[in-house]
Amino acid sequence: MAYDDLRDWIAALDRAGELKKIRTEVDPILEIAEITDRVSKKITWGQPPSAVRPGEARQPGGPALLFQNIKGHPGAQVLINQFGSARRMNLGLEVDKLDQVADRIRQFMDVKSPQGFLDKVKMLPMLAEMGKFFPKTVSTGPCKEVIRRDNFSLDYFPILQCWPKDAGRFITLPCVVTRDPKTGKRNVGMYRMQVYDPHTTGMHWQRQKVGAEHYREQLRAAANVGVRVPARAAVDIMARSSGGSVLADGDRPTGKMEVAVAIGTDPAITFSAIVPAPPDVEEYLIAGFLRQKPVELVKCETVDLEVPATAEIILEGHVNLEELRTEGPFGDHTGYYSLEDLYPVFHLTCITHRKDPIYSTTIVGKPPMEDGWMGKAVERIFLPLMRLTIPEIVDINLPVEGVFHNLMIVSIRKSYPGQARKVMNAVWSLGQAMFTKCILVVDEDVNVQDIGEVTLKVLNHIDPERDIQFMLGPVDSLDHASRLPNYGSKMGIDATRKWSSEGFTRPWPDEILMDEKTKALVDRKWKELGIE
Ligand SMILES: Cc1cc2nc3c(=O)[nH]c(=O)nc-3n(C[C@H](O)[C@H](O)[C@H](O)COP(=O)(O)O)c2cc1C
Ligand SMILES: [Mn+2]
Repeated sequence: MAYDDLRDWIAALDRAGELKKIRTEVDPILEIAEITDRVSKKITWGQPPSAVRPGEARQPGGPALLFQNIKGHPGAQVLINQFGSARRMNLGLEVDKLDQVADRIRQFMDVKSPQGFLDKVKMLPMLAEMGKFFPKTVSTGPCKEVIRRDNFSLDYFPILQCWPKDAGRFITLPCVVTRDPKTGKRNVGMYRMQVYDPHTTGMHWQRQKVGAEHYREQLRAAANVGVRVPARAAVDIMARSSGGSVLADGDRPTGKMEVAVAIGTDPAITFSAIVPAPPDVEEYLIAGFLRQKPVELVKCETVDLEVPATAEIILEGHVNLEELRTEGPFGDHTGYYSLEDLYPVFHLTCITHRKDPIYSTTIVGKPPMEDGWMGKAVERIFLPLMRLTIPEIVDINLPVEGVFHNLMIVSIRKSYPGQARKVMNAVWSLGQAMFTKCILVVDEDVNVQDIGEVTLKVLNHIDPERDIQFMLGPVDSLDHASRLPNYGSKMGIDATRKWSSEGFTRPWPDEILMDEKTKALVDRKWKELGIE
């Protein structure tokens, strides 16, 4: 039973005892962030932070919070930390274990070509199920309850400032909808938006993301019809295409790119916007797959885009192709402020919203936080997809303190010399996994979910000079240590047992394990020993 909308989801959280309603007045500037930070880290109370890992169901996690008395915004409500525990992440995707989502993906990938009539008949339920994934456009929906074409302002919403040195207020959980001008396909990505004034925000799609590529496609098209674009933007184009020339700053093109933003959607849609799917797979389809019911879309008022019909708030507008503006700093999920940089600017042309809209948001900062649980869900769901191209992978772990792009631990079934290095290169070639700063490859007998075991075995097994591989390439925009923004080095550690065919001719010692007979003997006598 899919959630109809954010309100249906909030009601489900409430029924499950996962929601705390807060009537005390709170300030959207810093105060909500401080409260939420403490609640996110409630999972660490009484435990060292390193003992806490999203993905472990036994970790409870503090509740989702619905603030109902916001300073300066009478009547407004703010939802935060909706995904901030393993249980809520499962509840949001309507599963008991995230592996169930992975299993459903595997079923669809497992389809063999039908051998006869009976095989074809067996496929029918699956085909019928697939029909449910595709979004459908409806004539209107709750997001159109209030349409503000002239008298709109972002000041109307209780948008948070999260950290003291943030450049201002940021919309942190927006589903940003764009269209590929070439294929007409839509993309939904979660890219934060800094509020510059009541009608203008930043558009923080990092250059390797799909929204940024749609923007570059528009720039390319503009360049082809002789429109001039500034050098900085042109460099972005040049980075991805041959031909054309770098143009001088100060030339003003006329191009615009339409953008729509949905805030406060049902959990499947919100989650789909962060999923690192291949560029051509529309997130509305992913959301339909996750909720097993089509996403209903409505047309925007002022731009040619479709948005979820039941969203709480829709922002419509455009990005001017020539315009870049300083964005940030912003307290980010690395635990540090991401530095100022130039990004496109979003100009609003219309706001539509439900009556008494609920503003849905999140904060990021030092892990563990809400986004850690979302990241763990991505890790579990993507494992079967990674295995499609890297079949030797047994399991992966992206520890939350590794902030997704800094550390991936991979266990493999090793069958030939040099395979660990092949796996590193394969991971670095996979979509957003390209950013992984450090990849640790271990044999299949290592439980990658157990950091203690990983530390013991990895460090025992490596000869660092021999086993560490450096690689230059794209790095995450949030990396503050790389030699250049977005470009730097990455490291792979081959911590698998080395074979003689890899030039290792010394004997390899046995791991210490007690024999079964003695273990059984001690099991029997354990009580009698009176130790516990
Ligand atoms: C809370 C949250 C905030 C995020 N903010 C940004 C952001 O500001 N810029 C960005 O490029 N990616 C951001 N991401 C990551 C993207 O949403 C993610 O890479 C997604 O796959 C992008 O979609 P795309 O592949 O369609 O471009 C954020 C993720 C989360 C969970
Ligand atoms: Mn996408």
